[in-house]
Amino acid sequence: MGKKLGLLLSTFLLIATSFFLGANSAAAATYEVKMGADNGMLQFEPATVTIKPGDTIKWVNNKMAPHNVVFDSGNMDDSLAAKASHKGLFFSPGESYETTFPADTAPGEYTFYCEPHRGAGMVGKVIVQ
Ligand SMILES: [Cu+2]
Repeated sequence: MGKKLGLLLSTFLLIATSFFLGANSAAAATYEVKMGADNGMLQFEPATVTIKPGDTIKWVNNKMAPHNVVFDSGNMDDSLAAKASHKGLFFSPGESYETTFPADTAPGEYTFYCEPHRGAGMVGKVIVQ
């Protein structure tokens, strides 16, 4: 009897957990930004990403490495800018990192750039709604 109850309980927990995870991933989205355009241009692709607080951006090294991602702390909370930036250079295609913008991120436009290619116009913008 106790065993059956345990099984029932663990089944319920499994269902509850998968429901929670499903609901969670539906609410927060992940957006991918390529470092280096497919056509070989020194650009982020897309260069502008519109997100909501809680969403994640995944930067993926693509072409014309090395690249990195640096957020200006100008109009951005310093700790968020530091957390969102990846100053280390990516060399190999496919290398990536993710930044989740916390639920309390202030709406606004946050600019970022690639240090080696900023002068070439490798800049981007995250619009938090
Ligand atoms: Cu670059």
